[in-house]
Amino acid sequence: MSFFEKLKTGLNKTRAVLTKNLDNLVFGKRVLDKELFDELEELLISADMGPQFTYDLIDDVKQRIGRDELRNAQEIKKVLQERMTDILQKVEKPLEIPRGKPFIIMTIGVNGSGKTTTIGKLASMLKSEGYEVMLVAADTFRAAAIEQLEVWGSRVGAPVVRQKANSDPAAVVFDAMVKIKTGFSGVVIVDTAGRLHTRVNLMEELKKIKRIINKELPELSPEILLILDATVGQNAVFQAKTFKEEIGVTGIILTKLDGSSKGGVVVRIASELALPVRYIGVGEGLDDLRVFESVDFTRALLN
Ligand SMILES: Nc1nc2c(ncn2[C@@H]2O[C@H](COP(=O)(O)OP(=O)(O)O)[C@@H](O)[C@H]2O)c(=O)[nH]1
Ligand SMILES: [Mg+2]
Repeated sequence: MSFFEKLKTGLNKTRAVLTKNLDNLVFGKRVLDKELFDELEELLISADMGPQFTYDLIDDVKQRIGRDELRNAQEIKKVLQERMTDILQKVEKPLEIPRGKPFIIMTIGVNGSGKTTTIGKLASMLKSEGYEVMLVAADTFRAAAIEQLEVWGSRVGAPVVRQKANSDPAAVVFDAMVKIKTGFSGVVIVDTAGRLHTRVNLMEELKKIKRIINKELPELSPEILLILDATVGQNAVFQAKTFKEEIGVTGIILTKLDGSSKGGVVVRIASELALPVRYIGVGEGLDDLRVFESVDFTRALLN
Protein backbone atom coordinates (compact mmCIF):
# COMPACT_ATOMS: atom_id res chain seq x y z
CA MET A 1 0.00 0.00 0.00
CA SER A 2 1.31 3.46 -0.83
CA PHE A 3 1.65 6.06 1.86
CA PHE A 4 -1.33 7.98 0.54
CA GLU A 5 -3.49 4.84 0.47
CA LYS A 6 -2.52 4.13 4.05
CA LEU A 7 -3.40 7.67 5.04
CA LYS A 8 -6.68 7.50 3.20
CA THR A 9 -7.59 4.11 4.64
CA GLY A 10 -6.52 5.31 8.07
CA LEU A 11 -8.85 8.27 7.78
CA ASN A 12 -11.74 6.10 6.53
CA LYS A 13 -13.73 6.55 9.71
CA THR A 14 -13.22 10.30 9.89
CA ARG A 15 -14.02 10.73 6.22
CA ALA A 16 -17.06 8.46 6.31
CA VAL A 17 -18.68 10.35 9.17
CA LEU A 18 -17.77 13.74 7.78
CA THR A 19 -18.85 13.25 4.18
CA LYS A 20 -21.94 11.16 4.96
CA ASN A 21 -23.23 13.68 7.47
CA LEU A 22 -22.41 16.54 5.18
CA ASP A 23 -24.21 14.89 2.25
CA ASN A 24 -27.22 14.24 4.45
CA LEU A 25 -27.11 17.79 5.63
CA VAL A 26 -27.04 19.45 2.25
CA PHE A 27 -29.15 16.94 0.34
CA GLY A 28 -32.27 18.47 -1.09
CA LYS A 29 -32.01 21.54 1.11
CA ARG A 30 -33.25 24.68 -0.58
CA VAL A 31 -33.45 27.06 2.29
CA LEU A 32 -30.19 28.15 3.80
CA ASP A 33 -31.50 28.91 7.24
CA LYS A 34 -30.60 28.87 10.91
CA GLU A 35 -31.49 25.23 11.25
CA LEU A 36 -28.97 24.34 8.57
CA PHE A 37 -26.28 26.40 10.25
CA ASP A 38 -26.98 24.73 13.59
CA GLU A 39 -26.64 21.31 12.02
CA LEU A 40 -23.47 22.33 10.24
CA GLU A 41 -22.02 23.61 13.49
CA GLU A 42 -22.79 20.36 15.27
CA LEU A 43 -21.28 18.33 12.47
CA LEU A 44 -17.98 20.20 12.39
CA ILE A 45 -17.62 20.28 16.15
CA SER A 46 -18.29 16.55 16.38
CA ALA A 47 -15.61 16.03 13.72
CA ASP A 48 -13.11 17.63 16.14
CA MET A 49 -12.48 20.65 13.92
CA GLY A 50 -12.87 23.00 16.86
CA PRO A 51 -15.05 26.06 17.51
CA GLN A 52 -12.80 28.58 15.81
CA PHE A 53 -12.69 26.82 12.45
CA THR A 54 -16.40 26.02 12.71
CA TYR A 55 -17.57 29.58 13.41
CA ASP A 56 -15.24 31.07 10.81
CA LEU A 57 -16.60 28.64 8.24
CA ILE A 58 -20.22 29.39 9.09
CA ASP A 59 -19.50 33.13 8.93
CA ASP A 60 -17.93 32.65 5.54
CA VAL A 61 -20.94 30.65 4.33
CA LYS A 62 -23.31 33.36 5.55
CA GLN A 63 -21.31 36.11 3.89
CA ARG A 64 -21.26 34.24 0.61
CA ILE A 65 -25.01 33.79 0.81
CA GLY A 66 -25.28 37.54 1.46
CA ARG A 67 -23.19 38.26 -1.61
CA ASP A 68 -25.33 35.82 -3.61
CA GLU A 69 -22.29 33.63 -4.27
CA LEU A 70 -23.78 30.59 -2.63
CA ARG A 71 -27.22 29.59 -3.65
CA ASN A 72 -27.56 25.96 -2.65
CA ALA A 73 -26.48 23.83 0.25
CA GLN A 74 -24.34 21.55 -1.94
CA GLU A 75 -21.89 24.37 -2.36
CA ILE A 76 -21.13 24.32 1.34
CA LYS A 77 -18.91 21.33 0.62
CA LYS A 78 -16.80 23.46 -1.65
CA VAL A 79 -16.44 26.14 0.99
CA LEU A 80 -15.36 23.52 3.51
CA GLN A 81 -12.74 22.11 1.16
CA GLU A 82 -11.40 25.59 0.38
CA ARG A 83 -11.12 26.64 4.00
CA MET A 84 -9.58 23.38 5.05
CA THR A 85 -6.93 23.59 2.35
CA ASP A 86 -6.27 27.19 3.32
CA ILE A 87 -5.74 26.42 7.00
CA LEU A 88 -3.64 23.34 6.35
CA GLN A 89 -1.49 25.09 3.77
CA LYS A 90 -0.47 27.63 6.38
CA VAL A 91 1.01 24.95 8.62
CA GLU A 92 2.67 23.00 5.84
CA LYS A 93 6.22 24.01 6.69
CA PRO A 94 8.63 21.12 6.27
CA LEU A 95 11.58 20.94 8.61
CA GLU A 96 14.70 22.22 6.91
CA ILE A 97 17.79 20.48 8.20
CA PRO A 98 21.13 21.97 7.20
CA ARG A 99 23.84 19.74 5.84
CA GLY A 100 27.38 19.57 7.11
CA LYS A 101 26.63 21.06 10.49
CA PRO A 102 24.98 19.80 13.67
CA PHE A 103 21.25 20.02 14.14
CA ILE A 104 19.38 19.14 17.33
CA ILE A 105 15.84 17.81 17.51
CA MET A 106 14.31 17.48 20.96
CA THR A 107 11.10 15.44 20.96
CA ILE A 108 8.44 16.03 23.60
CA GLY A 109 4.96 14.65 24.21
CA VAL A 110 2.90 12.58 26.59
CA ASN A 111 3.54 8.93 27.24
CA GLY A 112 2.41 6.67 24.41
CA SER A 113 2.05 9.44 21.85
CA GLY A 114 4.68 7.74 19.71
CA LYS A 115 7.89 9.65 20.45
CA THR A 116 10.33 6.76 20.46
CA THR A 117 8.77 5.06 17.43
CA THR A 118 8.69 8.33 15.52
CA ILE A 119 12.35 8.94 16.34
CA GLY A 120 13.15 5.55 14.82
CA LYS A 121 11.19 6.36 11.66
CA LEU A 122 12.66 9.84 11.39
CA ALA A 123 16.19 8.54 11.89
CA SER A 124 15.61 6.02 9.13
CA MET A 125 14.30 8.70 6.76
CA LEU A 126 17.20 11.06 7.50
CA LYS A 127 19.79 8.31 7.10
CA SER A 128 18.35 7.47 3.69
CA GLU A 129 18.70 11.15 2.77
CA GLY A 130 22.37 10.96 3.69
CA TYR A 131 22.40 12.61 7.11
CA GLU A 132 24.43 11.28 10.01
CA VAL A 133 22.09 10.61 12.92
CA MET A 134 22.69 10.16 16.63
CA LEU A 135 19.98 9.25 19.14
CA VAL A 136 19.93 10.36 22.76
CA ALA A 137 18.16 8.29 25.41
CA ALA A 138 16.96 11.03 27.74
CA ASP A 139 13.86 9.12 28.79
CA THR A 140 15.61 7.53 31.74
CA PHE A 141 12.44 7.08 33.75
CA ARG A 142 11.92 3.53 32.53
CA ALA A 143 14.70 1.10 31.60
CA ALA A 144 12.52 -0.25 28.80
CA ALA A 145 12.51 3.17 27.13
CA ILE A 146 16.30 3.15 26.76
CA GLU A 147 16.23 -0.37 25.34
CA GLN A 148 13.45 0.53 22.91
CA LEU A 149 15.54 3.40 21.55
CA GLU A 150 18.57 1.12 21.25
CA VAL A 151 16.55 -1.35 19.20
CA TRP A 152 15.64 1.47 16.79
CA GLY A 153 19.25 2.68 16.80
CA SER A 154 20.55 -0.68 15.69
CA ARG A 155 17.76 -1.11 13.12
CA VAL A 156 18.62 2.13 11.38
CA GLY A 157 22.34 2.17 12.13
CA ALA A 158 22.46 5.18 14.43
CA PRO A 159 24.57 5.34 17.60
CA VAL A 160 22.70 5.90 20.85
CA VAL A 161 24.01 8.08 23.67
CA ARG A 162 22.82 6.59 26.94
CA GLN A 163 23.46 6.13 30.61
CA LYS A 164 21.85 3.69 32.99
CA ALA A 165 18.17 3.84 33.91
CA ASN A 166 17.17 6.56 36.37
CA SER A 167 20.23 8.65 35.67
CA ASP A 168 19.77 12.39 35.17
CA PRO A 169 18.43 12.96 31.64
CA ALA A 170 20.17 16.33 31.52
CA ALA A 171 23.47 14.51 32.04
CA VAL A 172 22.74 12.22 29.08
CA VAL A 173 21.96 15.26 26.94
CA PHE A 174 25.16 16.90 28.17
CA ASP A 175 27.12 13.86 26.91
CA ALA A 176 25.52 14.29 23.50
CA MET A 177 26.41 18.00 23.45
CA VAL A 178 30.04 17.03 24.12
CA LYS A 179 29.91 14.76 21.05
CA ILE A 180 28.81 17.72 18.96
CA LYS A 181 31.52 19.95 20.40
CA THR A 182 34.11 17.32 19.62
CA GLY A 183 33.12 17.00 16.00
CA PHE A 184 29.78 15.24 15.41
CA SER A 185 28.04 17.24 12.73
CA GLY A 186 24.87 15.31 11.97
CA VAL A 187 21.35 15.28 13.37
CA VAL A 188 21.00 14.62 17.08
CA ILE A 189 17.54 13.41 18.11
CA VAL A 190 16.71 13.50 21.81
CA ASP A 191 14.09 11.14 23.22
CA THR A 192 12.43 12.32 26.43
CA ALA A 193 10.04 10.99 29.04
CA GLY A 194 6.31 11.53 28.64
CA ARG A 195 5.41 10.81 32.19
CA LEU A 196 7.13 11.31 35.52
CA HIS A 197 5.79 11.17 39.06
CA THR A 198 4.00 14.47 38.47
CA ARG A 199 3.27 16.75 35.56
CA VAL A 200 5.29 19.53 37.19
CA ASN A 201 8.29 17.19 37.44
CA LEU A 202 7.98 16.37 33.78
CA MET A 203 7.83 19.99 32.67
CA GLU A 204 10.78 20.90 34.89
CA GLU A 205 12.80 18.04 33.47
CA LEU A 206 12.04 19.07 29.88
CA LYS A 207 12.90 22.70 30.62
CA LYS A 208 16.18 21.60 32.12
CA ILE A 209 17.05 19.55 29.03
CA LYS A 210 16.27 22.52 26.82
CA ARG A 211 18.40 24.78 29.01
CA ILE A 212 21.37 22.43 28.75
CA ILE A 213 21.12 22.41 24.96
CA ASN A 214 20.88 26.20 24.79
CA LYS A 215 23.66 26.72 27.29
CA GLU A 216 26.11 24.29 25.71
CA LEU A 217 25.39 25.19 22.11
CA PRO A 218 23.82 28.66 22.09
CA GLU A 219 24.61 29.13 18.40
CA LEU A 220 22.25 26.32 17.36
CA SER A 221 18.50 26.72 17.39
CA PRO A 222 17.09 23.34 18.27
CA GLU A 223 13.83 22.03 16.84
CA ILE A 224 11.42 21.31 19.67
CA LEU A 225 9.20 18.71 18.10
CA LEU A 226 5.90 17.88 19.77
CA ILE A 227 4.59 14.39 19.08
CA LEU A 228 0.79 14.16 19.18
CA ASP A 229 -1.39 11.07 18.95
CA ALA A 230 -4.24 11.85 16.54
CA THR A 231 -6.52 9.20 18.02
CA VAL A 232 -7.07 11.23 21.19
CA GLY A 233 -8.84 14.02 19.30
CA GLN A 234 -9.48 17.20 21.29
CA ASN A 235 -7.07 16.08 23.95
CA ALA A 236 -4.22 16.56 21.49
CA VAL A 237 -5.16 20.24 21.30
CA PHE A 238 -4.96 20.67 25.06
CA GLN A 239 -1.63 18.85 25.14
CA ALA A 240 -0.30 21.09 22.41
CA LYS A 241 -1.39 24.23 24.27
CA THR A 242 0.27 23.07 27.48
CA PHE A 243 3.58 22.11 25.87
CA LYS A 244 3.60 25.26 23.78
CA GLU A 245 3.16 27.45 26.86
CA GLU A 246 5.48 25.57 29.16
CA ILE A 247 8.31 24.45 26.92
CA GLY A 248 7.86 26.16 23.59
CA VAL A 249 7.22 24.13 20.45
CA THR A 250 8.70 24.73 16.99
CA GLY A 251 6.99 21.90 15.14
CA ILE A 252 4.47 19.08 15.39
CA ILE A 253 4.30 15.48 14.28
CA LEU A 254 0.90 13.80 14.26
CA THR A 255 1.02 10.06 14.74
CA LYS A 256 -1.45 7.18 14.39
CA LEU A 257 -3.37 8.67 11.49
CA ASP A 258 -3.71 5.08 10.29
CA GLY A 259 -6.38 4.33 12.85
CA SER A 260 -7.95 7.59 13.86
CA SER A 261 -11.60 8.48 13.64
CA LYS A 262 -10.56 11.91 14.86
CA GLY A 263 -8.39 13.04 11.97
CA GLY A 264 -10.33 16.30 11.82
CA VAL A 265 -8.35 17.41 14.84
CA VAL A 266 -5.50 18.36 12.52
CA VAL A 267 -7.67 21.22 11.29
CA ARG A 268 -8.28 22.37 14.83
CA ILE A 269 -4.60 22.19 15.74
CA ALA A 270 -3.73 24.12 12.60
CA SER A 271 -6.32 26.83 13.14
CA GLU A 272 -5.82 27.35 16.87
CA LEU A 273 -2.12 26.83 17.34
CA ALA A 274 -0.59 27.87 14.03
CA LEU A 275 2.38 25.59 14.65
CA PRO A 276 4.18 24.02 11.68
CA VAL A 277 3.13 20.42 11.07
CA ARG A 278 6.37 18.74 10.03
CA TYR A 279 5.51 15.08 9.52
CA ILE A 280 2.66 12.63 9.91
CA GLY A 281 2.75 8.98 10.96
CA VAL A 282 0.50 6.26 9.58
CA GLY A 283 1.83 3.09 11.16
CA GLU A 284 4.42 1.40 13.29
CA GLY A 285 6.85 0.50 10.50
CA LEU A 286 10.08 2.18 9.42
CA ASP A 287 8.52 3.71 6.31
CA ASP A 288 5.38 4.99 7.96
CA LEU A 289 6.44 8.60 8.36
CA ARG A 290 6.07 11.28 5.72
CA VAL A 291 6.48 15.01 5.34
CA PHE A 292 3.08 16.67 5.90
CA GLU A 293 1.40 17.80 2.68
CA SER A 294 -1.79 19.80 2.98
CA VAL A 295 -3.20 18.91 -0.43
CA ASP A 296 -2.84 15.16 0.12
CA PHE A 297 -4.21 15.48 3.59
CA THR A 298 -7.30 17.39 2.53
CA ARG A 299 -7.89 14.86 -0.25
CA ALA A 300 -7.56 11.96 2.17
CA LEU A 301 -9.96 13.61 4.56
CA LEU A 302 -12.67 14.69 2.13
CA ASN A 303 -12.74 12.56 -1.01
N1 LIG B 1 -0.78 2.55 14.45
C1 LIG B 1 0.23 3.36 14.80
N2 LIG B 1 0.88 3.13 15.93
C2 LIG B 1 1.89 3.96 16.28
C3 LIG B 1 2.28 5.06 15.47
N3 LIG B 1 3.31 5.70 16.09
C4 LIG B 1 3.53 5.01 17.23
N4 LIG B 1 2.69 3.96 17.36
C5 LIG B 1 2.58 2.97 18.47
O1 LIG B 1 2.22 3.65 19.66
C6 LIG B 1 2.77 2.99 20.79
C7 LIG B 1 3.53 3.98 21.66
O2 LIG B 1 4.66 4.43 20.96
P1 LIG B 1 6.00 4.91 21.64
O3 LIG B 1 6.91 5.32 20.56
O4 LIG B 1 6.51 3.91 22.61
O5 LIG B 1 5.46 6.18 22.44
P2 LIG B 1 6.23 7.13 23.48
O6 LIG B 1 5.79 6.69 24.84
O7 LIG B 1 5.76 8.52 23.17
O8 LIG B 1 7.69 6.96 23.24
C8 LIG B 1 3.65 1.88 20.24
O9 LIG B 1 2.95 0.66 20.30
C9 LIG B 1 3.90 2.30 18.80
O10 LIG B 1 4.15 1.22 17.94
C10 LIG B 1 1.54 5.29 14.25
O11 LIG B 1 1.78 6.24 13.46
N5 LIG B 1 0.54 4.41 13.97
MG1 LIG C 1 9.22 6.50 24.49
